[in-house]
Amino acid sequence: MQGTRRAVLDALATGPVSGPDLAEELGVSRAAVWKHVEALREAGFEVEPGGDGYSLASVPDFGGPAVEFGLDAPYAVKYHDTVPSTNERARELATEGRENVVVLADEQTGGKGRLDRAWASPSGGVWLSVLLRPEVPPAQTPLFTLAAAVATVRAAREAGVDAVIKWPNDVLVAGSERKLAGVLTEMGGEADRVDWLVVGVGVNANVDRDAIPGERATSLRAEVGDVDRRALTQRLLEAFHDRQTDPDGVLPAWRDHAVTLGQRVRVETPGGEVTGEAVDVTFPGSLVVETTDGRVEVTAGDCEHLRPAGGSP
Ligand code: BT5
Repeated sequence: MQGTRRAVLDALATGPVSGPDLAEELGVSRAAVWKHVEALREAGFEVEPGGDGYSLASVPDFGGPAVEFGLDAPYAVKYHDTVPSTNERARELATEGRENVVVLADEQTGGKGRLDRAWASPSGGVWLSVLLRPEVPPAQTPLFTLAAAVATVRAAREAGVDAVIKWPNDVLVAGSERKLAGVLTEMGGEADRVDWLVVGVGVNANVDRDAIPGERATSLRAEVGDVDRRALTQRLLEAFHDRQTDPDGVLPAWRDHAVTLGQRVRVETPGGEVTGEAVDVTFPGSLVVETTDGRVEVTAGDCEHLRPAGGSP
């Protein structure tokens, strides 16, 4: 946001303030102040007149100006109305040497899931990617996926949905297999060192159920009605940042929110299918499955919940 416009907005936020006072304070003409107020209104900010002058009555829910003004994120923010994929955009920023940036979009036209699957990302969702350069070996990056899932659950719960995590990257509505959000982590680097890490989170926020594919997909709108995406994004980023700076806290937090532990699962791994009871998750994010041939640690794969361990077939 341009400097004077930002100053006008800040003054209105702490207002009321009169047009002439504001013009004098900022060293611009009254006409210029008025132009900025009009532009802010067009961007969705409600500016109300009163006896003592103008004040800010409300901030738009989402969008570039709202995010820039109202999102107090622990990362630099790059907002796009529409973008092919926030993960791709974050990767481009990585090649430009950036870090600690979050790319946000209202809509993605080429959203990606894992294993080259597509992720439907209509306007109204929360599609974001955090670009980091953590000093960890590549084998530890699954911890960031788990941290993002924990953060998403926290944010979804504050928005009123009883959310849980299904290993490794799905956020579901408790007591159902309905998927609310997913995480896609990508990285670049060498065998012993991560150069960049992009943690992408997609939350079906204010989107219609029929705009997202699959019988199991759901959205916050479908579960609890529309939410304040700015607040949700802020909460998610804060919770992720907390976990990112406290790696030892990730696994305990994940266990607290996980629905996979204690379930009979079938995991499709690159090395074949593993079936048994999911008994734990261990550093840096492997699922421990008790099979008839003993314990197996699975580092990656698609997990299906069969039925609760010990439950009737
Ligand atoms: C995921 O993949 O769950 C990871 C999704 C990550 C998306 C974010 S959005 C911001 C960032 N930028 C990107 O380009 N991506 C990340 P996976 O577990 O593979 O699930 C994909 C499968 O879920 C698809 O094959 C569909 O069956 C289904 N699906 C597609 N879109 C969906 C949606 N919006 N909600 C629920 N399920 C969906």
